[in-house]
Amino acid sequence: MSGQQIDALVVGAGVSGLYQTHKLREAGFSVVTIEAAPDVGGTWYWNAYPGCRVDSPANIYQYWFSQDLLDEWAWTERFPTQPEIKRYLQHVARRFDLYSAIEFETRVRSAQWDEEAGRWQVVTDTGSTYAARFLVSCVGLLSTPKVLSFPDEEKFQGKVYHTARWPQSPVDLSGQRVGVIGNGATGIQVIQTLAPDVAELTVFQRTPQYAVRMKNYKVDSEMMASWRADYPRISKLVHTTFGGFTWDPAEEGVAATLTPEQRHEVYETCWADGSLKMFVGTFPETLVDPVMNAELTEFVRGKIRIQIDDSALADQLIPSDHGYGLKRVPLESGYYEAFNRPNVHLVDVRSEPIEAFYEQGLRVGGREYPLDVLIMATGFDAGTGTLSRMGVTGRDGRSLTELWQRDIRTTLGFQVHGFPNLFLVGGPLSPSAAFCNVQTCIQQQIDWITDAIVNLQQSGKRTMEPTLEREEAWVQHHDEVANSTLMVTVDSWYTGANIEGKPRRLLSYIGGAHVYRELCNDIQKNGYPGFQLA
Ligand code: NA7
Repeated sequence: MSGQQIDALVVGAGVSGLYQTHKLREAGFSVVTIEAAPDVGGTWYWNAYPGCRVDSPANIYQYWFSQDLLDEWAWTERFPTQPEIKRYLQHVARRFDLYSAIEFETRVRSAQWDEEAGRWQVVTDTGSTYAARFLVSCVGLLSTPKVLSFPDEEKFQGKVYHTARWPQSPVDLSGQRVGVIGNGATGIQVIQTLAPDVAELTVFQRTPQYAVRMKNYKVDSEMMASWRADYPRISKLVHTTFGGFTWDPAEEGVAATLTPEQRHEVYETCWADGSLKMFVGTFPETLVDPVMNAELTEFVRGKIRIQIDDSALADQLIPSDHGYGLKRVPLESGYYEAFNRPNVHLVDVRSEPIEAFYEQGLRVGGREYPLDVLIMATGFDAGTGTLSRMGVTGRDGRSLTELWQRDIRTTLGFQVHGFPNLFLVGGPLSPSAAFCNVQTCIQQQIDWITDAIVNLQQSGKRTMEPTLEREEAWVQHHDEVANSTLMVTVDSWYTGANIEGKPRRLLSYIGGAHVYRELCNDIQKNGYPGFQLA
């Protein structure tokens, strides 16, 4: 079998796929990018649900490779909506002529390493085939939706939507009886947005969430001018911080030198910022020390409680089974207050799980909840979900799906032993997505991958692959850092616990994006020790 001979096949035309395509083309490689959607955007294409917006500020949720790009672009809000980010990505794709590289509405069916040819043989569902020297996965950490199924779904006369497969044309829900399952970052945005518009909103909650009040504002031309002027400084700064933002938490040990009142002042300042600074910007000890975590948790509980009129309802909406910050903290804009409305109802599906659909709605604990529309905001098979479904077969016929079913492992998130010339952007065990501003971390990874490919080309070698020992060392280091945190004690997509049967491991590296970057730079400077170049 052999397909069109190309240098690189990139999978995905979202935030990372676009930049990876641009970088490889700029380096002189022939590139084909395969994208399942009919347009660019990835996450920002599919998640067209009501209320979807980013929770990193726009002045850092952007590309860092072109000042011109920002000079030509104007953000309208500190935390822009999904349509605005999609427009930005479309603009990037036009501006750098990336559309010409992309095969839309196409999915990779299989990718097989051909040892003799030293190429990936890739087959898509449209029948196109490629023989690519390099296979670069830009499929996104959160791209395969977790869809629930309940008995008798076929009987339900209403509509069912998953937020990550929301129709591209607007869905009019005004006057409807809407149910929402899921109150993670996505569900929170849906619930707060729909509450004032729909007739009845029933929220089926399994686990309550801590969320931080988002401080959003309009960005005027003056602010945009200052962001443009600050671009050179910020583009460097984000690569030096723990989370790829413009700020860092206090240094380790500082918390212990402060009084509780002084620490509260820090919490108040971070809370007032209305951003993820309240997540990873206070003290590092809050994520590792149960006492410090309990202090911060109490602070946040107090902030939430005052937003909810009914104290019994507040008890249901405020988590009591896990500490603050141990799952991804969503930002909210009126989420808790939505439950003060008479048309919003909370149903506890922890004590009595959802049983089945019936013609007019959902049945829970023997009670019927009539619905016109059910929205699943039930998350993703994160990190490994999409690549595991792509039929990737490496050296000696080894299956990536089977490997990751046993044990989720990579070398710095970039590569997997046994899969030469397969590169992952935002792959498992790298900081991206969970513990880093995605834009910062994926660009750092793409720069590293592109340099590695150029290096291979220049040195006259054909393949690059991590050794088993190097991979083992990375996994061990990753686990050591992960297991020192309280995050591994909590069930969430961070640990893979949201997907039945998935091996448990913290999916993203939590040693710091700046630390990771230094490690990557050292590997590059020292000629890729631990990687076999053949
Ligand atoms: P999340 O954060 O994984 O949230 C999924 C939600 O769906 C969460 O509230 C789950 O409750 C709920 N869920 C999942 N399965 C069930 C079942 N079987 N019954 C009831 N409720 C269920 O996904 P999001 O899309 O909100 O966010 C993912 C990331 O995207 C986010 O962290 C940002 O980085 C962007 P549970 O907590 O499991 O009890």
